[in-house]
Amino acid sequence: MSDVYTLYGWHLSYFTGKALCYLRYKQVPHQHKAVDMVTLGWRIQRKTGTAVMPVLVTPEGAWINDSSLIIDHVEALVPGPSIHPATPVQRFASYLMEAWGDEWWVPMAMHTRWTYPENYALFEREAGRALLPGLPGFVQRRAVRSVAGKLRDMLPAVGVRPGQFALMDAWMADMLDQLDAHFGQHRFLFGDRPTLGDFGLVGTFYGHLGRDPWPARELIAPRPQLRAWIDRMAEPAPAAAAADAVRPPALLDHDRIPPTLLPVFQAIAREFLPLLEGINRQVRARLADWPAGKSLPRRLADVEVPMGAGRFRRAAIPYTLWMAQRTLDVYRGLQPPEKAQVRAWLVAIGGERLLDLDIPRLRLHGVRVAAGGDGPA
Ligand SMILES: N[C@@H](CCC(=O)N[C@@H](CS)C(=O)NCC(=O)O)C(=O)O
Repeated sequence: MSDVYTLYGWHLSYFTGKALCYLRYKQVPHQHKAVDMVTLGWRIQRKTGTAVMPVLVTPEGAWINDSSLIIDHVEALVPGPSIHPATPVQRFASYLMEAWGDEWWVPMAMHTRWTYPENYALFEREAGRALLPGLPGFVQRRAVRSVAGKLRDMLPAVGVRPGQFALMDAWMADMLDQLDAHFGQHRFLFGDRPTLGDFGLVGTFYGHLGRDPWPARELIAPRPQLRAWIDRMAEPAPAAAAADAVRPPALLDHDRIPPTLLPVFQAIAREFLPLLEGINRQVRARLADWPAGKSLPRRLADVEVPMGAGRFRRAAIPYTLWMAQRTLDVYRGLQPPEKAQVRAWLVAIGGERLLDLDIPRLRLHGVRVAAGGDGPA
């Protein structure tokens, strides 16, 4: 047993980036280990039921998978500025942003990584060294080919289909401009310190858009304010972090959401909400004759939703609803006047239907979900 946390994962991994930025910001003593083949395929599989990263091993020896549960666990124990705003609208918006960052952006990150062959050299080098440290390069390269093959096989399901590239590219160009404009005005999403929403959003940018050579050069470098936010999230300055712990920098006063995020939240209401509704319809239909407690399939049939000026298709992933449930639980925990404030804000962004999303109670099993229960399995 160690007296510090261990985070298993790769810099290349979306959700490892999210957890890593969080642990650094909270100044949690931790070691980061680039997970090898045996740890991923055997130890993590045995401890969590699935071969996934990131996984956090606590000083007590618990193995926690899922970046959201990792953050919840540490946040409950470690002092320092909370990543949860104290006021209702910002708090709710921060969870919604986490869900959107985690789930909506996956196709964008996978598209910008796997569509442009120049990114492969970095993936091959880092994944090879991590998977089989010390073995000859040709053995490492063969192992990476097999992992890369599995990831490429997932592309069509998450919506990375050549017929949709132009739509995704146009959507990204617009959204990255919005984010660049926002970070020109604010250091983080809701003010001068990061919240859960920042950590959800940075997943896409840490390992993929901000680090893979093609998107880093073509999409992020031309947007310097966005670049600066990614760098602030990835490497919180120790001196600043220490000062923050003593006197946390402020979020916007009066529970305001920065106007620069209005187009972003409007897009979430217009696009992500129909995705949640479409997944929920399929999950409800599937649960009608599904054995109690059994995990749902990882993916169901396609859902078609608006994206920018077009329509986008991807497979319904029941797990995405677990992230929405997490957001809606924040609403359920509020007092009536606070609920009214959140509802009014949702009306203002065109997303009031989010509160009508009647999700069957879901529990997490590895990377899948099952109906029933209150918390994670
Ligand atoms: N919701 C999970 C997602 C974890 C996840 O999808 N991790 C990827 C790497 S970034 C992975 O290990 N994928 C393997 C798989 O999907 O089977 C989290 O937040 O940690």
